[in-house]
Amino acid sequence: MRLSTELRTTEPLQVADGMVRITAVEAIPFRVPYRVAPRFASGSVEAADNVLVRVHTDAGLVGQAEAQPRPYTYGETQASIVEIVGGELNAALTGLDPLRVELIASRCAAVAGNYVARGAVDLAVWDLVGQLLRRPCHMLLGGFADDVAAAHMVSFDEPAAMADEATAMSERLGVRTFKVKVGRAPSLDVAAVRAIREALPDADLYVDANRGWSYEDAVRAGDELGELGVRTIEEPIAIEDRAGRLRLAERWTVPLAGDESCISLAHVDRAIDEGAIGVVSIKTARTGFTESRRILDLCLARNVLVIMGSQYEGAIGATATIAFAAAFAATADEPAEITNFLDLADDLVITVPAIRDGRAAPSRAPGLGLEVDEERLARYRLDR
Ligand code: MUC
Ligand code: MG
Repeated sequence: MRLSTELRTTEPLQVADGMVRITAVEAIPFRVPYRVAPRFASGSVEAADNVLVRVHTDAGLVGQAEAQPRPYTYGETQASIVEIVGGELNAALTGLDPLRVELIASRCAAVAGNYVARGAVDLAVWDLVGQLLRRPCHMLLGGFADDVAAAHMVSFDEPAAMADEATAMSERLGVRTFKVKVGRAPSLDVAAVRAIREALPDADLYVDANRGWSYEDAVRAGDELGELGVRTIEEPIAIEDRAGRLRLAERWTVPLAGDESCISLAHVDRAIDEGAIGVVSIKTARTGFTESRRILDLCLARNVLVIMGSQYEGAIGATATIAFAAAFAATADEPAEITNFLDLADDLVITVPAIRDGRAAPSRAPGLGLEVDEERLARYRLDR
């Protein structure tokens, strides 16, 4: 199967509606080492054991996206993603016209769960749509902004090292918004945020406990973090502890952000009804573009803020997040978590998103504008 390299052509492809068909959905497991291993309360990622999803067509164009297994959040593993993408989702999509994104989404929705696998397939289909129509994804989705502000996630480490990491990102790339990973002992979490606050007094800080605190620890840590000026507290305690989440929301003036409690449209609907969260983290890595757009609309209707979240994606995932974030007013206005591909020691793509003055622009090439380096893919893939 040939991969198109004609990314810069802007004329619509001369194909009649319905003339292009999906011929296969392929899942390629790969492993890229990390420079800085992501560590957080619910787990850690020793290497980027991700999956490259490729949606092939009989026009020779190939849509691409990346899936990141996070068993502690979704139950999906690299092996399960490879299995479901190459099996059920391949069978469901083969033969369909890739422009029929809603039909494709409804076929994918017939597979329950498997959010990350389905999210990546949706992104790869949108990449294909953009290539077929010769338009970048952010323009197809809404085209609101030319660039977006970046937020960087600071993983667990000693407080001084976390402050050094934030300072380096600020000095190198102009990033001024940081999501600090918390959910350890309250005194350590507070020390880490305080160290970053002292190093970067004007930085915009929020925290993510990945459900790591007990209710009592959340009270202890959250009260002090509020005084340090953090603007949201993401998933402080177990999401099953609905009463505890509500009590925390009533106690704090800082809003709770929903991430693990908001992994699909239905989850977001329930989480908003439950009344504890004031912010929703949208991750294209789990809800693609199609369902992420539905979540965004729901949040707009319910007057709930959104932030574009990250699963510590590689550059392919960050490219998709930037495209979505730039497409809509509500997402373009908030810093998006798009820098942590820089934690990787290498990547699959030739050009990674450029972060300058704390901002990143979506690719102007058709689709997601991804150029996978086949040599590096050959080096890192695990199936050959
Ligand atoms: C986050 O926001 O929780 C941690 C695990 C994962 O899948 O995403 C990260 C970041
Ligand atoms: Mg989170």
